[in-house]
Amino acid sequence: MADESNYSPAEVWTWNKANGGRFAAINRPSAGSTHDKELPVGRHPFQLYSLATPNGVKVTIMLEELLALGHAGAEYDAWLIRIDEGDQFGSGFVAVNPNSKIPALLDRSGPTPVRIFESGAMLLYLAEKFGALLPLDASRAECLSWLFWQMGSAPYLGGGFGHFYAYAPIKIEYAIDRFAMEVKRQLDVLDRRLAESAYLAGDDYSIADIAVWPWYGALAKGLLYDAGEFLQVQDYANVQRWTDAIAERSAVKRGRMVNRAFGDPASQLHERHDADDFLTKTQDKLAASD
Ligand SMILES: N[C@@H](CCC(=O)N[C@@H](CS)C(=O)NCC(=O)O)C(=O)O
Repeated sequence: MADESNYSPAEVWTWNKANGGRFAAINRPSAGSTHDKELPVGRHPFQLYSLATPNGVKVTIMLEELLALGHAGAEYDAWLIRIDEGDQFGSGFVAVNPNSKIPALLDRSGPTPVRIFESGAMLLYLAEKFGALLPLDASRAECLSWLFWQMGSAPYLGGGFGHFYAYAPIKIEYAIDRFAMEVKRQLDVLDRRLAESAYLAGDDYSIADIAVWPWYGALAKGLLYDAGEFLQVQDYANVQRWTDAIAERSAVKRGRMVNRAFGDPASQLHERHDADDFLTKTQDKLAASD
């Protein structure tokens, strides 16, 4: 392995703002808001402030699945948060999520609004509130185990592998090797589980699949970090089968479009306030009506 650096850490770390990397402009070593900005509020019980990254898509898929199951109380307004422009540091957003990351959710169905941050907490909150997509039998523990597996594992995929393979200003062999090995191990964990059962919790689709699919399904299709060939994702046959089955669900197709501000204009629904918006307010339709 090449000797990539003569760097040795100083006694005390100092912030080098210009250290490069894809997200250097928004990363900082402190929390809290940077500016005053209230969040908009729509007419539905749930207010979602998000962007269609894998963490954001988990929640829009969940809300669309609940609506498809007939839970009208899951109606929601989805507002676009542009993290590359620093919207997550506005005072209103920080009041909903002190961690300044999308997604952030407000349940306004009761007398006092309830804030929920962390996408895994949102899936669990919504599943419990509506009694859906979280099994009540013995497979409940399996479902929760895979849900928490995702929350613990994906940072190695995104913050570890993805960062050093795709976003870091220099390619560091040690870092890419370490995280590529871990991500392949994770794909193997999933593949072995999905050799045993149709879905992660067992026979039925659940919040465990909704948490894992946006990350590992996208990875399996080569859509994350352009790393399909590097990681030889086609070798994980059970992950491929599961990924394709979930992609066919109509709630998943809708959920992927919400708060999407990149890709094909026909796939981008920047804000969602009504079920009809999928037909009339995608970016291609809005451009045609200008
Ligand atoms: N564990 C959190 C992770 C959320 C997260 O990392 N969100 C990213 C986008 S996927 C974000 O908002 N980044 C903006 C920032 O770090 O300033 C969750 O699952 O909700």
